Parts: sequence; structure tokens; C-alpha cells
Amino acid sequence: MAAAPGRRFMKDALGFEQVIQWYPGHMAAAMRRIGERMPLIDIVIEVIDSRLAHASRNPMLDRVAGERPRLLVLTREDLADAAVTMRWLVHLRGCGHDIVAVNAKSPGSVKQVGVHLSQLAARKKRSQRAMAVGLPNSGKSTVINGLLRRSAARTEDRPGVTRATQWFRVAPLLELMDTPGILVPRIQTPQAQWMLAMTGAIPKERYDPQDVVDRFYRWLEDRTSGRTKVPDLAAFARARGFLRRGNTVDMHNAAQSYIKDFNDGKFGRISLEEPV
Ligand SMILES: Nc1nc2c(ncn2[C@@H]2O[C@H](COP(=O)(O)OP(=O)(O)O)[C@@H](O)[C@H]2O)c(=O)[nH]1
Ligand SMILES: [Mg+2]
Repeated sequence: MAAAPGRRFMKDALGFEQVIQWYPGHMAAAMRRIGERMPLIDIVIEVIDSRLAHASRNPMLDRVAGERPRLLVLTREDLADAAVTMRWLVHLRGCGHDIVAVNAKSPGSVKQVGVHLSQLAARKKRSQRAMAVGLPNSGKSTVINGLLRRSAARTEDRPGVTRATQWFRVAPLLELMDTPGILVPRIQTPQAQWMLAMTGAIPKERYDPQDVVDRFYRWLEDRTSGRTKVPDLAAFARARGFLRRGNTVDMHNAAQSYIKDFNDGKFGRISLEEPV
């Protein structure tokens, strides 16, 4: 039986690793949904994970967003290596977009997003509308909720595009769509694949967590010349008591916990990609 596409890392007949795209149909549908809303949108908020600021973008967004002013919001600044994030800010600013790095869970940090959006909106004299887009788990809802919590006044319903769509005024000249646009990752390398899984951008049932953690650990050891204090999966599983009856270790559940701890910052600040 053929394996479902996108399920896990696969090797071809010669043993070379294949990058399995998440169902291609998903990507087309996701871009179509975002494209349908675009005519209503003046400003695009592209939400990116600071730790994965290249692979967590989808270049197809450029096609649907066109020339609209764009604010790149690098979330999880609190989980990334601060020096690497600084380099990303410089690098991505060079692409002509406005950019800010935040801890979306901190109100003071999200305030910065509001400041940047207000500045973008003030370039035109009329009220403008913004929509957040990004991969699953990139922090879209956290950013939107942070902005709404500060200054939300519901403006009007806009039936037609999506029945549930609501607009909130978050600044004198700016309304924000309450529902974000969900992008699908364009996975270009086996490395991007495990990195996206590690940061929560790929649904759990589409990858093998043990494989992802093993790859992460090998990468980390290589990068730190073996001097990392982060435990490998076996040490983590033992320390956290993932024992089954008969004293075997439940590696699958351990690996899922390991990924959760990584995203809770338990292993410290780790950026997975750096600008080249
Ligand atoms: N530490 C940290 N966690 C974040 C940040 N932004 C989002 N999260 C967490 O990441 C998870 C996914 O965020 P969510 O906003 O639901 O992502 P969405 O799928 O893009 O809407 C949640 O558990 C958030 O609390 C951030 O800047 N820092
Ligand atoms: Mg969400």
C-alpha cells in the first residue's frame, strides 16, 4: 500500500530522502481562501516564527498579497536567540517590508505591532483594513487577541466573504479582521520539514515525533560541537519517567513532550535558522 503523501520522511528507491509536500491540494485551497479576501484588505500582517524565519514563510503569499503594504511580525522572540533575531530584522527589512519582533503573549510587546500598523495606516488618509496571515501555530490568534484586548471596538459585519468575518477598529484609521488567513508551509528541504514539525507548524498526525526529535538533537549537537546541555530523547524520556509496564520506554509520547518543552522554552532560546 502506498504511504499517504506528507505522512513522514520517505526515501526513494535509491535511499535518497524525499521532501513530501503537505497535500498539494491544501496549499492551493489555502491560497485561494486568502486570495478571496484580499480585495477587502489594504495591509497584510505576515506572522512568522522568529526561530524559523525563512522556512515559516510561504513565498506564494507574494502572489496574492501583491504590492500591499506588509508588516512582518516575528513572534516567539522570547524563544529565539536574540542576536539571530536581530540579524533577521536587518535581513528582512532589506526586502522592503516593515518588520517587528515580539513575544505575542506579552501585552507590552504586542503594543509594538499596533504602533507599526498605525504608522502604515497613517500613510493614507482613509481608514484601512488589515488581515493577519501565517502558518498554523505561528501566533496569529495571539497577536490578534493582543491587539483586540487593547482597543477593540467591533465595527460591522461583512457578510459575503465569510459569514463569520468581523472587523474590529484597533486604531483611528485601522480595522482588523478577526479571523486570520492560514498558510500552508512550502517545504523545500528535509531539514525544513523537521524544523516545521518541531515548531508546531505541521499537524501531529503527519510526522513521526521521534524522528523529528532525533533530527533536531543531531542538528543541535552538530551546531554546538556536542556541548549542548539539552538532553537527547532517551535521557529526556528517562528523566521524565516515560516508562511503560515491563520497563520499556514510551518514546512516542516522550518525543511529543520533548517537542512541547522545546516550544515552552524549557531548553532555552534556540533559533533554528539564521539569515544567509
Ligand atoms: N512563547 C511564546 N508563545 C507564543 C507566542 N505567540 C504564540 N505563542 C503560543 O503559540 C501557540 C500558538 O499560538 P496561536 O496564536 O494559537 O497560533 P495560530 O495558530 O497562528 O493562531 C499558543 O500556545 C500561543 O500561546 C510568542 O510570541 N511567544
Ligand atoms: Mg489561531
